[in-house]
Amino acid sequence: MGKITQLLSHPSELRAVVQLMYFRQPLHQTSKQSESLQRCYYLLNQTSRSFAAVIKELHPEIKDVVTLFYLVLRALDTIEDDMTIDPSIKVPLLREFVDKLNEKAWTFNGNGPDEKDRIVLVEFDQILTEYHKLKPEYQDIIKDITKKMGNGMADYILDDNFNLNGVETIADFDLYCHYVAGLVGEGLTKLMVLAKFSDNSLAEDGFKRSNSMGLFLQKTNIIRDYHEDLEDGRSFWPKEVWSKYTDSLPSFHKDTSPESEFQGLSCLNELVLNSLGHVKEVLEYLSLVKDPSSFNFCAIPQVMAIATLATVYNNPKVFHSVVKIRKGTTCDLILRSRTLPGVISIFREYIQVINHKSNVKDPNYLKIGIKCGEIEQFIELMYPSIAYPKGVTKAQHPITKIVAARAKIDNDIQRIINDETFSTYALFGGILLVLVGALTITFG
Ligand code: IN0
Repeated sequence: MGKITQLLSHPSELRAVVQLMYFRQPLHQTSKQSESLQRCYYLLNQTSRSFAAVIKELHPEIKDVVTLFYLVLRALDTIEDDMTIDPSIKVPLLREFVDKLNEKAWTFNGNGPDEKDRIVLVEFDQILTEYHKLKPEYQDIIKDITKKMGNGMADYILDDNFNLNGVETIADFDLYCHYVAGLVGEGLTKLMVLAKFSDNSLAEDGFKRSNSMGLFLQKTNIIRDYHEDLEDGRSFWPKEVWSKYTDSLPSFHKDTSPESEFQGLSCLNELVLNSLGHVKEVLEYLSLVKDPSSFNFCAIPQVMAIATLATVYNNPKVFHSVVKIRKGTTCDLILRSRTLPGVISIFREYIQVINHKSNVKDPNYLKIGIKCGEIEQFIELMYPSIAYPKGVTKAQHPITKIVAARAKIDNDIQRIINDETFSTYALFGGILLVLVGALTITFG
């Protein structure tokens, strides 16, 4: 189906696209930028247009910091990702990458010509110029995470077999995801706590919940990218899981028999179950982010992830292509994820989608049902749809205090959303009137 037809057959998504494009009120204005900072924003747009838009809406206190953090991480990732760089060069480069942050004008031109984000390293001097202008406390946080991530990535490349055989155990899977994504959560949390944009408690739990934020995103990407990663000659699905269903991971793509498809789906669903294990901590984390622009920034990737997880769940297309969510759905999710109740309702919806898609014959059918039930119960505690579950009083539960603290922020944001929705409907009403008028004139 074409994109326009898709939108016309989902009117609420059409409204979301129009509202997002024409009526969304930005939370903050942009200020004047130096030439090198403009170049950094150009690099950010080049690497991720949609996520760049979310970063650019952050509060001025942390917008440039997060942009530079993102670009430094993107540079690291571009080194790790490039299969044309020999491990004898790649490993020391990853380990010593943190030292480049002390230099004034370091650049790197050694990526393969087809490496998508090579420009970030070619123009790394622009990033360094702006990085050195940041408050020292912000620089230290970026440096600390860069050091830990570079070393963690190098540890995995050191294992010669890693890219051929993928990740061995579930513990390996968690550790790899911690290095490439959990640490991002740790860094962002430290930045937001320093800026007083999120509750101190997020930095006082050993970064457990921020780790879950990263792991939920990264595991979802890994599940979705099965086919693309295999085509690139690597895999991140843990052997401890896939070996229960096949002797060779590529068989889910190659062998199209119903038996092989069933085994593939059982494996895929077990990984979805594993990912769902992070949802409660993700929701807790989000409830503790106070600044509205930071809340948006944190919530959008998470709602995209749960929507993606529901789409890939029990979906054999994953073995042959990259399954994506519709553009209209994306706009609808972005608009609904500005308040905690909005985010919660998205999670509730997609958890139900997963539950309904379950196959009784799946070996993890029961476990998946239990996990979905657990999450729904947790959500029910945060935002009861009817009443609190038996035996638990509202006042007793710690989440009640957190949710109450957020209520004012959510009310303020909701007022802005109502204005935008009114303007969008007014536009649609106007168009309808003009159409009816034109038809009446034409056909009498
Ligand atoms: C991110 C994360 C991100 C944002 C907000 C809070 C986070 C807390 C913990 C961990 C990560 C957090 O979000 C981006 C989202 C993104 O880039 N989306 C892509 C779509 C896609 O499918 O890749 C887009 O183009 O919109 C993210 O995925 N990562 C990331 C990287 C740096 C920073 Cl500063 C924040 C990458 C990763 C590996 C999941 C951490």
